[in-house]
Amino acid sequence: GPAPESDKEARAWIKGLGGETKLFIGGAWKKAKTGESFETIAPGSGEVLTRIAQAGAADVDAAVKAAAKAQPAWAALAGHQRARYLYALARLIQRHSRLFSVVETLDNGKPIRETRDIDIPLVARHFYHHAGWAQLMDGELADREALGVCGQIIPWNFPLLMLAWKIAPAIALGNTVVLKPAEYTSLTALLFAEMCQKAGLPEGVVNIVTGDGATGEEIVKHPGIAKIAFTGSTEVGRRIREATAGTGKSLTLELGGKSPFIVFDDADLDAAVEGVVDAIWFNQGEVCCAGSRLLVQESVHDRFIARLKARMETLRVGDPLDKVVDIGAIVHPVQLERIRSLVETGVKEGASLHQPKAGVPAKGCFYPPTLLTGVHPAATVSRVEIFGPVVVATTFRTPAEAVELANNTEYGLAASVWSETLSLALDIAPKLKCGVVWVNGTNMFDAGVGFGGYKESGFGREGGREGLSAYSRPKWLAKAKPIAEK
Ligand code: TXE
Repeated sequence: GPAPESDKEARAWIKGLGGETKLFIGGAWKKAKTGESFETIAPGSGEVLTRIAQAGAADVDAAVKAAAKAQPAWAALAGHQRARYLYALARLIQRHSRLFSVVETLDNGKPIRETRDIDIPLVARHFYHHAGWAQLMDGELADREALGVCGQIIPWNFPLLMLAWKIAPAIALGNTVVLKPAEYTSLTALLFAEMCQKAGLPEGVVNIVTGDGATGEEIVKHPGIAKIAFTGSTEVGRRIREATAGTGKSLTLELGGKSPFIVFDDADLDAAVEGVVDAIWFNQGEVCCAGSRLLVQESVHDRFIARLKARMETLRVGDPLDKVVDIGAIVHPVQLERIRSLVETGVKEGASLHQPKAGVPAKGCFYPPTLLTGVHPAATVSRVEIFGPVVVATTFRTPAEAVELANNTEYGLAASVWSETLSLALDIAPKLKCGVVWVNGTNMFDAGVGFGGYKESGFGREGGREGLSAYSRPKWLAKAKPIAEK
């Protein structure tokens, strides 16, 4: 196959960070006042890439103050002026897409093919799309106002893409932000901050503070913040909901999922097998809307599972920088252990385990594509989000039973329905309690539509017109009648 992607430029950039990263506050690079930092690793090899600054309360306070200082002037710009900055950011990301891709792949472990063809293009698209909304604030959306300073906390599975989902709509509509990347994957957020400087973005509009959950808590409780946007685990989401109750802060949460992937007996089975590959082995299954519960109609179950097992043998697991790799590294040893222990529980509770013969590289954080069959709907692995390359399969007999099983979860982010009978798919889709239903497809995203969930998957939508409500509020400006008319 082709040689692994060169990481020379990315490594030079990482080296240029000087062994320990800084915080991006008020348009300048600052050392964390805590003096503390932690290692970030490349999960594909286990090597330490650099140390990440741990921001504390004083750092978060400085970032919020910088954002608050910048916000009135930023909101007062004409929408088309703000749009220019978003267009500039989109173009800079495209121009540096190779650097962004390799840094992301090193830091997160996802295959370079996916980073380059999916993550980074979606990031650019998100900035282009939201530049359009910024311009509409000059007229069409003139009755909406920005919220103020937004605190944004993001996960490690799509580091730069989650940053784009948070920052693009916020700044388009006149907010300023304090964003914290996840502790495992802070690097592309810092590279993005460099692009903000290159784009000449007014200082303080975007502030990046790195750190762990403790830094996140400082953001959540800071009184200068008008809105918290969080993507991450359901448990932390719950805690943030409690912490913001009664503070007047707005909140949107995008949390976990256990999305059903439903295969009817009349589905194009080969296409559906490819669908499963995309649903659960894209991004190592570290996807909030991953199709992690496979529901197959009884009459085709054995045939379908046999084809799926054959396809699993051809999946290539290994060096994320290798262009032919399908499944890269799990983000961190902690996450790898979580996956291992959940699969063990699944087997203990009666599931049959299937993994391809090829195995995985001995060095680095790898986990093979995994299929658990004969899984009871009440089993732990049927209920808990594994967030790894593990799909659990079960059967159903009737469409009604499929709907019941699909909805038998505390989550409600996405669902995928496979059938060649359109009337059946269209009958099922509205009955599924989740934010998006894909028909004969999966994992499709677009900046033009709102993404988000039901129930414990959170609330609020990101993208599309719905996403506007997350970062602006309507204002009714009522004028009294002139006295002369009375
Ligand atoms: O998530 P956390 P973790 C799920 C997935 C995964 C599990 C654990 O099932 O296995 O969560 O992952 C910040 N106040 N998802 O532990 O802790 C943290 O620093 C404020 C699903 O990595 O939720 C990071 O920036 N912030 C998911 C972010 O929250 C806090 C994506 C997410 O980390 C905080 C990620 C606190 N008290 C994990 N504690 C999805 N749905 O996409 C942590 N953070």
